[in-house]
Amino acid sequence: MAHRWMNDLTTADVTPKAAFLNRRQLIGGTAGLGAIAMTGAARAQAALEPNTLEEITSYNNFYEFGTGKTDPKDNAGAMVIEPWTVTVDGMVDNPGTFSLADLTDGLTIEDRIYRFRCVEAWSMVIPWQGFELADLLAKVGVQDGAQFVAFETVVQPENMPGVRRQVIGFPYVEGLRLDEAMHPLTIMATGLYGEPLPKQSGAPLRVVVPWKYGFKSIKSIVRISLVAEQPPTTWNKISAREYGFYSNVNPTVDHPRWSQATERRVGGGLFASREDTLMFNGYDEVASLYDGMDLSQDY
Ligand SMILES: Nc1nc2c(c(=O)[nH]1)N[C@H]1C(S)=C(S)[C@@H](COP(=O)(O)O)O[C@H]1N2
Ligand SMILES: [Mo]
Repeated sequence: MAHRWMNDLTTADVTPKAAFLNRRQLIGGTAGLGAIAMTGAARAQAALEPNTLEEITSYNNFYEFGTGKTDPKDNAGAMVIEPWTVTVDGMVDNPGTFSLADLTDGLTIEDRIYRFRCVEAWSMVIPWQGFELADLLAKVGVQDGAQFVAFETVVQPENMPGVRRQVIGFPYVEGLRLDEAMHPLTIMATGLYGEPLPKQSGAPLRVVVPWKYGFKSIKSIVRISLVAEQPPTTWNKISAREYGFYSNVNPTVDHPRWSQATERRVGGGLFASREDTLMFNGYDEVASLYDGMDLSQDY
């Protein structure tokens, strides 16, 4: 199956922000003329055109700050992210509580332009910076018997109105099977558009798993645990029949309350048609992780 966009871009493929913006203006300005003559390749490029920084940082889900899409932008400024420590525990050779600098020391920060698909059926294209989670796991030393990675978000009630109102249970927790966590597409993001991660985007450190629904990409992480059993995850605890542990993007398995066959690209404009959602959000290379599984059962 042909990829509609590349998902393994390297630093060399990523243009600085100013160039992004110019290119967007250029494409915007010529779209009326160019659309007719667009080749397949050109459309693939257009499909990967990143959303603007403004779009990416003003339409968010971060329930610690409220359930509205602009609540994170409005309220996340109060989150204290310096100093920041991450506790690594469970079945690891080198457990401990690390400063961000110590945790990321020696890891390679790369640019990754990824499609991002929320379970609510909206999508964006986001130019992240981050390191492969596999590199961090190698650094801390995963012990035999560990089969899952569990993550936990910071809780700062005094700075988080959604936590004070208990809009859902906190801390927000998520998890991945170890082979999913080790997949080279899975990153810990530290930046966006070449700048440190904005608070509403999950500063200073968040998971990004581009072939899964967005809620798996847990923000503002303070704990990473290597465990033997499948860990509890926030949305699965809230409604297991609506939100599975795996939550791979899958256009053939609908949410009980809406279709997952298509998606609305944020920033696409009033008249843009919905786009077809692709299996694994287009990241076909992860398919072998699920060989032999029935993804309508393990949704
Ligand atoms: N801690 C925490 N992480 C979270 C969430 C949240 O509410 N709290 N929302 C999730 C959901 S539903 C989505 S779609 C993505 C949104 O990421 P974005 O706002 O950077 O686009 O974050 C995920 N990570
Ligand atoms: Mo989401």
